[in-house]
Amino acid sequence: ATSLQEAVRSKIEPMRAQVHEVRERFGEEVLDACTVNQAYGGMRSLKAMVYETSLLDPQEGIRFRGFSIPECQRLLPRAKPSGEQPLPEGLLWLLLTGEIPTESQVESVCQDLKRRAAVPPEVLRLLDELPHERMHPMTQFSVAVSLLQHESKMAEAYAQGAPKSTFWEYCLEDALTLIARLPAVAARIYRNTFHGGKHVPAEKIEKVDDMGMRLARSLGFELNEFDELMRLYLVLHADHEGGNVSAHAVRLVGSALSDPYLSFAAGLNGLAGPLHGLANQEVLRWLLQMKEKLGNRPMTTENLRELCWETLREGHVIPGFGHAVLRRTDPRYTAQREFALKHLPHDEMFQLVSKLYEVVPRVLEEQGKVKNPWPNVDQHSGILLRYYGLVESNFYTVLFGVSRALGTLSSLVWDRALGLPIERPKSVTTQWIREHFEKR
Ligand code: FCX
Repeated sequence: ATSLQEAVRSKIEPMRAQVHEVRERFGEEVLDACTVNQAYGGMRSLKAMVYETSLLDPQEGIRFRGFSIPECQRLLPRAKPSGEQPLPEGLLWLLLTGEIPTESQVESVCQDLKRRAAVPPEVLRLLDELPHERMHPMTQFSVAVSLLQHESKMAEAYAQGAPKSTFWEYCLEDALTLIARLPAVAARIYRNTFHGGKHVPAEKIEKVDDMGMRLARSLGFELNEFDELMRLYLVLHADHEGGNVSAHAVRLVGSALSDPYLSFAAGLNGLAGPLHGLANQEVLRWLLQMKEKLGNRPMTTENLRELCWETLREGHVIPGFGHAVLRRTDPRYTAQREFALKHLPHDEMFQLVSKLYEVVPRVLEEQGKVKNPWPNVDQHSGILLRYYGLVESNFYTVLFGVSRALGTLSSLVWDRALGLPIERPKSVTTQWIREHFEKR
């Protein structure tokens, strides 16, 4: 199949049959048990949902449909003629279908997204009216996605009584339109907030064939290297299994049959939290502060250690380190480090990040609280963006959000294809717990 829609369609019946069989055979098996501590502790590690598009191994990091990040970098098609990073459109195909696409399949996704990329002018006008200086870019982003909702095919189909078995088609249609429009939305917010509303002329974007480059050029960047960075960035941040705040929010809200726009806006609001997506903006601030505090002192282990302890003593976390599930260095960190080694090995901020890799894990281990002292994806992304001139760190989470659409919306399509019901776990009170266990 060369069309993404047909490729997804061809997978649905076999997958429904697989799920049916698994449920017939293992439906009553216990997947996990929940302790009282887990119920109070953010349900950490509790296996209580199924999410098909990616799986996180605590030691190895994320796999998209079974493929690790280095494998995706090797196997997914790249931009012609000389791109080195995978095209996000190829990852989208992989996430939706479970298969590595051919060049021509990726080309068809690129063309499809390109056709859908223009944002309705009334939405652009409304975005232009927002109080940009006072409103965080993530708030603007969430508003923008909600503003696009009135075009939802899924909401329309539901209102017209479409049968449940067809919801996935409308969900996919919305997902593709929304993903296609996100680069223009993100760029509108960026240029409104940081460049006085001076936008890149449409003629410069019209001919651009892929999403990464469209994002880069719409933001106002011209270097091929930055196009490549955007492609890498969009691939790396796309999905991180189902339980993280943004993915779970999309799934949860979607389970009420809210359409993909409403569901994704919910995910963005979660991504905007400082312990989740906003960490990437915090990281760059923290790194710049480190540099300032260092002043003329050299970047030695001792000096950096002292500053890390200062952060901890002030009661703050060291942003960009630690993870709720991962227990090793994040492979998304490593992929960005490789990019930096190739393109900006002498950058001062990169050198600081490299040096912190030697220092922070030891400090966190000495502190003795964290379960994972190793760096995560957010530790690295800011310095790459800054190197190419994207210095406005409170915009960074918007880029994360553009990428996160690829994974969470692909998963949402499958939620509807598999007919997953509305989510409704049971909660209990402290009083209930006490009485329940005292009775035993
Ligand atoms: N610096 C200082 N203390 C840290 C820490 C860090 N980087 N990471 C964890 N800790 C602390 C926790 O705050 C907690 O302390 P407490 O018991 O006093 O509340 C203790 O160590 C145990 O936490 P742990 O179980 O290891 O981690 P959690 O699953 O609770 O939290 C996050 C995971 C990611 C939220 C945590 O490591 C953190 O705050 N990191 C810094 C922020 C960050 O980088 N977030 C981005 C994560 C990710 F990549 C993403 O989702 O985008």
